[in-house]
Amino acid sequence: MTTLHNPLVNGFHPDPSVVRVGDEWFLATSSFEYLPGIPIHRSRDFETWELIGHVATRPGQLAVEDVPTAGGAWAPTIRHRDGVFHLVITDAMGRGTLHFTATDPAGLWSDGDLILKQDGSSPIDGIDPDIAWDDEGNVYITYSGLILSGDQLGQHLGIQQVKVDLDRHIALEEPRSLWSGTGGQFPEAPHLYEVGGRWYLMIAEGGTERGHGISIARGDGPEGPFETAPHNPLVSARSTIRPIQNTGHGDLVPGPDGQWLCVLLGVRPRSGTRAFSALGRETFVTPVRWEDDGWPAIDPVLLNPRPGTRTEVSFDEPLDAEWIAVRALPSAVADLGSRPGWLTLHADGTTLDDPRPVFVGRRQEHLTNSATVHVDVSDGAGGLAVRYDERFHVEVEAGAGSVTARAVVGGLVQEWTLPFAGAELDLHIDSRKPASSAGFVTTSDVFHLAATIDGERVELAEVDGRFLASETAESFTGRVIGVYAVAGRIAVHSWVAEGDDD
Ligand code: 6LW
Repeated sequence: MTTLHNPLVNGFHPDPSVVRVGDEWFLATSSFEYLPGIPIHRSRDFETWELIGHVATRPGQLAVEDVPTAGGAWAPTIRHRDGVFHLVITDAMGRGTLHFTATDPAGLWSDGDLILKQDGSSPIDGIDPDIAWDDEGNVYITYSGLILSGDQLGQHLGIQQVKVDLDRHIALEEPRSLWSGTGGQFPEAPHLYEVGGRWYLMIAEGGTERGHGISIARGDGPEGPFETAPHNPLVSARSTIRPIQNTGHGDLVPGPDGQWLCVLLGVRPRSGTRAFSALGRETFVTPVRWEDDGWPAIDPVLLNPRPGTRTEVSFDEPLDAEWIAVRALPSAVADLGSRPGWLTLHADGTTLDDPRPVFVGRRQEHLTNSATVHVDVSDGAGGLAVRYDERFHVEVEAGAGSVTARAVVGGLVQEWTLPFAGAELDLHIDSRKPASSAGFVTTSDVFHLAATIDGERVELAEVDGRFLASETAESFTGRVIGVYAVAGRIAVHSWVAEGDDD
């Protein structure tokens, strides 16, 4: 019997799509303004998942260099046909809707081809593209008709669909509107499935926040017409006390031992009213049953976290695939060659307040977490940060004669500074559970910002964690813990991060 861990993939991995090939499963998720982009995880039992690579590993595959916060790689669909992996996605406010292919899902993937409108004038509109083939080999792109540019910016045309020529990457017709849910806002995340001779159109509706849910309809062909299921939404946490909220944006797949499964996004909010989701939207999984009436039923998502983890990195070998940077590849902001055994970051005049900081990090994967780095700031200034985006971050920074804890929340900045004339020290940022009074807690967590100088740990500041959460920062991403440089260059000798979800 398969153990379904939830989260299935910890840390911000929203908008999951999954495909089964033989006895392996491949999962793709959104990555927004971070690079490398569009992570691909693989499992052979649906329990253990390994990050095997990314779709976007080269400049030009996405155009995230200048996308606004939360723009970029939104909502992939991954499928497999005749030995080729296909992935369609919207590079939102970047290149547009793209089609990538690979024979090895670990990469390399293709450069990405825009899917053009029938007149070839521009990419098809919308987000959340799905790709499906019918028995005659027609290729359907079904998508959410949110307009992201031009004079119709922000309009939503509901669920749309076009047949495309996948060799020429061009639509063969004008878009047609399909069933668009039961009236919830933002019908999106469409996926088409042919099961038992029927075509099912599954979507998300209600918006990716607390009203999120999954609905389904079915018809005799991929173009519909579609009849709505009698029991929509199939799954939603809205108005419940469930520990996993915002559940929606799902994809169905035959799991091990014939059990169908639904991967979907969700959040793990904390505080007295469970208001703040520090890690952003993560990937979860839940069983699916096909009922006698031919409709699927999806179980509520049950929390089942894995044990905590500890990650130790010494920089004497290439960075693993978990390292990401903002609107740039990690290799563009950090190198292992300048000083063997150290990761060196070269400041370029930017700070964490800028859209392309000299920052490289890893997703925060646990609700309770500690991170420590050993740095040499003798040639510059920089430190350790938890970043939500350029407007919401906390950090411990050293160099230029001081060590400073800093909280940046919207336009508000607070600093706590001590003199430090040394070269090397340890920097710490811990996310700890808040103290409770009479059993009631009022926030998600508390950051403890500290430094260890000559063997003595000095607590610099405590900062309420609520401000770095999905609901407050309103970024589609999640917390990323990383190192950064703001002057000269800094070198990082070690990284230790550990945490759990108790
Ligand atoms: C994704 C869409 C959504 O494309 O947000 O709110 C976008 N729902 O399904 C980014 O996650």
